[in-house]
Order: sequence, then structure tokens, then C-alpha cells
Amino acid sequence: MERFPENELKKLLDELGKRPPITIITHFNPDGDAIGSSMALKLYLEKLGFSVDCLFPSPFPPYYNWIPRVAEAKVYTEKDKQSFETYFSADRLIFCLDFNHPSRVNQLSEFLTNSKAKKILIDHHEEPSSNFDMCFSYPGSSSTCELIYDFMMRYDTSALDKDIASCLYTGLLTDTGGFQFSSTHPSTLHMAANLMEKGINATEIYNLAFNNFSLNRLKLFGHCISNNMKIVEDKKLAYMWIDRRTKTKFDIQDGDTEGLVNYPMKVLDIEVSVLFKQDYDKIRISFRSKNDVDVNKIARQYFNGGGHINAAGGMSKQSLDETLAYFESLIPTIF
Ligand SMILES: [Mn+2]
Repeated sequence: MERFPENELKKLLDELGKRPPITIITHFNPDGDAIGSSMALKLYLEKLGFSVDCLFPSPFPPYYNWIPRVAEAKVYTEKDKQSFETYFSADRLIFCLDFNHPSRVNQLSEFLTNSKAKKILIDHHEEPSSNFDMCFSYPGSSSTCELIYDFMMRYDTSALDKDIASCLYTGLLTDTGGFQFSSTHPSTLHMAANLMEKGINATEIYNLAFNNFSLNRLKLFGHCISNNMKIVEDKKLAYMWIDRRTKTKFDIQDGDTEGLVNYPMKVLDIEVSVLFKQDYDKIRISFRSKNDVDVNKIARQYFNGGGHINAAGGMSKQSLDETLAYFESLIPTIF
């Protein structure tokens, strides 16, 4: 599918031509693609003379502290709720990056939904909601960073510098799992090459993005794989869980469980991996799959979630034991 078709792009450029103040917002628990695409667009539009505020609905993992000027992003907390309303005023242009539904910005969803400002969605998740004035949704794409790069190539190529390239490369790299997922297309690698030509340090970004564990986090992974994992061989399925006790034992920080769900996939014969995480008021569930096993469908249909064909998330309001029992009861029919 052609991205940013001429007539749609023109509408967006017309809006930008009015030189509005810009708000960029991404999903809660922002990941490499969310942070990278948001900061890249902020740096880029500021270079072009716009006034830009970048909002994160919740804190980002400390191992992304190195992202250029990420400290300028405004991280939402309950106590400054009212001050955030100003970022949704009617005179603004709001870019919504790397999410497909207002609920994904958590406590800020009310402001976003009620805002009279024009809302531009740029995203690659399946089935975007209809809450946006312009919708640049391309689910087959590697990352939101690739879409932001496309937009830059169509708007003003000269503003793309090394810092912006580093932000974009981060999302490109992390959302493709280091260029391993099937969403990695020729365009993805062409883009990576162009970013390298801007002088980024690709090896360093890889290490910062992937080889950044605390020792506790490594031990947590080992513990869960050894003690909290079940394999259903004939279904090529692995599932794991993390209960509150384990969290306390390993002194888990936000983001520490990120990536654990991918580990069972390192076994050649395992096609699906599911991770259940006990949170304060719910169980968060992550799904990963290989080939044509559609975990987006499973997450949507049974666990109030969604995502991509090979990577999705969901949740359950039941206890951990009940959730696991429910999941086990589904195994014979859904896999
Ligand atoms: Mn993404």
C-alpha cells in the first residue's frame, strides 16, 4: 500500500501550513518505537520552527535515557493532571503515534477524546479506531518510526540529522526485534542504510536497546524459564507467568519483564509464547508467535486486547490462577 498518498498528505501539509503549536502523544509504557518516533518528530518539527510538546502517559524505561533530548518530554503524573489539559487545546495539531485507540494513552484519553484539536494518527497497529481526523495507519509496516521517516522524506528531507536518525533507528530496530520479524521489508533496510549514512552508531544503539539488563533482570528471566514455564509440545506452545512474590523477590522495575516473552521462541519448535504478569489490579498478557499463528485474533477475542499477527497484548481482571485456568481451557480450541 502506498503510504501517505498525495491527497491525504496535502491535507496534513495544509494543517502544518497554519503553523499551529504541536502536541505529540504516544501510548503508555512507551517502548523504543513510541519514544523514538515521538522524539524524532519533535526534534524534526522544532528544527522546522514549530513549537512542540511531546507527552508520555507514563514513565519510559531508564535504559532509554540516552535518546537525544528525551528529558524534554513531559511525563504524565496524577498530580499535574490539570496542567496537561493545555496540550489538548483547540488551536493545536495533535500527532498520535504508535497506538490505534485513545484508551492506549490511559489517563490522558479523556483529554484526547474531548479535544477539539485536529488529531493525526500515524501508526502500524491493526484496526485503528475512528477517533482521529486523519488516519495514516499502515499495519504491515515495521514500525511507527518507519512511517515518520516516510513522512519526513515527503515533507522536508534536509532537516533529518544524526540525532533524529538515532531516534528513528531505535524504533526501527526494536519493533523488528533487530530486523528479524516478518514486518522487515526492503524499505525497512533501505531506511536503516540511510540512517547509518547520517552518522548514527548502529552498534551502540543495538547494545543500548538490547544488551542493557540489570543482573536482577537476567536472574528473573532464568528463574521464570526454570520454574514458571509450561510447554505444550503438540501445540508448539510455551507459557509463563510472573506472580507478585517473584516480582518482590527480584526487585522488579518497570520494563524489567520486557522481552521475556520472546525467550521460549528461541526453541526452534516453539511457535507461540504467552506471558502472564500479575499487576496491582489485573493480569497483563503478552503473546508472541511465529509464522501464520495469529495472536492478535486470540488477544482480541479472549483477552480484551490486540496488536499485530505475531505480537499482541491483552489483560484479564480475574486472579492469576483463574486466568491461567481459563487460558488452559482454551488451548485445545485456539491453538
Ligand atoms: Mn510500534
